[in-house]
Amino acid sequence: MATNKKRKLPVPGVPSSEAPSYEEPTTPAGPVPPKDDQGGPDTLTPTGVSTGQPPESVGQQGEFLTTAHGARLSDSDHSLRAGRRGPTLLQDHHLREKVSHFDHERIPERVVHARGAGAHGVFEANGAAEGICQAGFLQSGVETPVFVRFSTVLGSRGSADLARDTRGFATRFYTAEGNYDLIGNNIPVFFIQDGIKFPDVIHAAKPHPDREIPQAQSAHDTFWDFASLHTEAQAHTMWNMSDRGIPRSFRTMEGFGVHTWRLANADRETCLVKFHWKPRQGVHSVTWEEAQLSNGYDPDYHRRDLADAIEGGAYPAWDLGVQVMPDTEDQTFEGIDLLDPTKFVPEELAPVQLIGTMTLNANPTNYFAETEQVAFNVSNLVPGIDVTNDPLLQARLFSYLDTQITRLGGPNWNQLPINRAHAPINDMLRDGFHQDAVHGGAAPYRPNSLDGGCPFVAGHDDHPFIDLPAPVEAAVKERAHPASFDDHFSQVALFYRSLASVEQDHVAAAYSFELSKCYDQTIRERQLQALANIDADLCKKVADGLGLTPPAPTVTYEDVGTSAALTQVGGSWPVAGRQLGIVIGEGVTEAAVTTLQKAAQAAGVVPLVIGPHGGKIGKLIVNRTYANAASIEFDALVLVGELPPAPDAMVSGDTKAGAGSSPIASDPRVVKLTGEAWRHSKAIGAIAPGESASLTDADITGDDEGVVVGTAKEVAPRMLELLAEHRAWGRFATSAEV
Ligand code: HDE
Repeated sequence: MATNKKRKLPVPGVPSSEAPSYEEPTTPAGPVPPKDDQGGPDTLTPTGVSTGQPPESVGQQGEFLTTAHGARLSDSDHSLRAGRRGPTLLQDHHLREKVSHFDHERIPERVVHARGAGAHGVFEANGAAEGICQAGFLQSGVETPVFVRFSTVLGSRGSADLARDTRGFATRFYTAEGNYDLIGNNIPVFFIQDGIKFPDVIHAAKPHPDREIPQAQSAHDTFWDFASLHTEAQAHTMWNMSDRGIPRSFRTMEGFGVHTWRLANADRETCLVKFHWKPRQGVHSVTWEEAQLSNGYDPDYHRRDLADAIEGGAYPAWDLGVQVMPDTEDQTFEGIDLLDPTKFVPEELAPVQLIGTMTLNANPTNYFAETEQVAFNVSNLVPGIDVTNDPLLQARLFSYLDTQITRLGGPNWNQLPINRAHAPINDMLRDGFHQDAVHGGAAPYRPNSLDGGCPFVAGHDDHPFIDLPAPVEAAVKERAHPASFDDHFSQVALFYRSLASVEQDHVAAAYSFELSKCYDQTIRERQLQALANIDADLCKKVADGLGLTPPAPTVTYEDVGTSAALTQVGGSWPVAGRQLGIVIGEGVTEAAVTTLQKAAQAAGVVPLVIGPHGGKIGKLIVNRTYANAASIEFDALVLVGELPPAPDAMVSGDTKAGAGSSPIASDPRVVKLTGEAWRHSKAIGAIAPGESASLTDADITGDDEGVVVGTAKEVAPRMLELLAEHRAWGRFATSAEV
């Protein structure tokens, strides 16, 4: 019998559903079940029929170690050798099977969006789209299982999460009418207008081909060489340089379908829409310094955050919305060409109407089987949702199916458990590598009579997918774009001018940073010219940072105003799933910490106690130590009582802490932690009868914005209020009023 006992989770992140025994277990027992937060793909046959098995039954079975064909093994630690000191025998089938399979454990990573994290969830439609779209999953009250994969674009699979980059936001709806994949980004505009340029922009943004550096970054010559020459990339690039390029969490990102899609209702009346995901958690970002710190201290920052939030029960949720535009022949709305994916429709011109809500409520059980093998496909459409002639979208319709054949080793990737549809499959695709289905019948062709004519084509009342009829203008076959695609700047200026002053400063700092990392002066100057065409103030700030003279604009265009929906500053948001650091010392008053912990937990916030050493202090379990805590882990910080240097602190020379020359009463690492929380405009609390020495050591006073000093009962509720505002915005040093 297993000696393990059910584990009680202190904070999210423990590796197994059962606590390990100290000695290696020797009594045979079956596999441990998945953790409570973990789910898996529904157990369906390759042709979409439920097997009725629980999800955990898809993995390993039985108590004993076996070969891949089921023979039990008595030894897996020693190879079969001709004598204890002799050579290994070719006969050792177990060695060969074990090592050979290991040799082939990796598949090619995605050519873009290689780094990602996934989760299972459910989408519930509210019925608001019933009048415009016949898709079954959008009818009132219908619940549809989903799998979502968030990603960065540029980095390799092992790269750090907080690269300044676009985030992918790909959602698969397992609908009763087949899989529908909405594969979007956290930015509503794209780099390029035509899919034929995709290899160019990606080659420019990926590491240089000679040294293969820099990894997961756009701050290098080839990227800015391309973006400054191909100025249609300026729109997307501007969003990247804004705080949107460094989200606080996948949970705090908007999602956009980017292209315009065509919807049809049951009467075949059509409209054009843009899809939006609105996070109920609000839209939040980190600062650039936090991003860089996180990439060192916790490169898995976003991946961990998503998994921990789900494990902790703080299920992230997004409302799905549509901007609805008439399906006119010119496919233009308020002067915006809806087929140009470098343009978006400001919400003031077409409000986002909410049509349902998605909640992510289970982590994958196995990263490779689910998150790595999920294969999204833009062509996965359902009745009522069709494409438009956006030339970027048209190329994607080819690319996604094509790439999976290499990435997943053949044409049957749709049969992998995470890719199986929840609708019956009766295609006439046959054979191929890794064929999982045992197809019956003699006639995989149409028309046939040998298989009784099956499969039949669906009639109008049988919910077939409809290629919606659309007029095609009399035109010349040519490689060219419409004149409306020539405006590369007006909406970029709109975006920049819609940001709060503090956000504009971040944009200017981001451009200065990125361009200063280029070696080639010509490239800097060329990009400055693009900025001059967008906004003179922005151009001047960046030019100052680079020590260059701002050029005059070379283009004129109509000012298209601003959009209030674009700033992240302001508002108050749910705090569940955020992390509160509680810093304690040896002589801590336990009751104060308990008060803070209880208040945090009641709000779904994870309280993490940071102590001078691991283990326990009194009855309090220490989750982090002064030595291993990093400020980026905590959305807010409370210092409890006096925090003198721990025995392992090197007060004068602690390189991690970087303590100054003036004598301080507190542990230098705590001072550094607090100072960083201050620099990043996070809420800081101090439980102290009077002045807190640790605050003083970090040059902070109780009167400063976003700082609360008092008893635990006073500090706890204020911390939660401040956390809901995300930042003490006024603490950012800005070039103008926020
Ligand atoms: Fe993708 N893109 N893309 N893309 N894309 C891929 O497909 C491609 C584009 C997006 O989590 C690849 O399965 C081309 C726009 C996401 O698995 C590949 C073009 C948008 C993901 C591919 C585009 C996206 C991908 C790589 C220009 C936002 C990750 C692996 C025509 C609307 C999906 C794969 C996941 C992945 C090609 C443009 C979003 C190579 C050729 C625009 C979120 O097929």
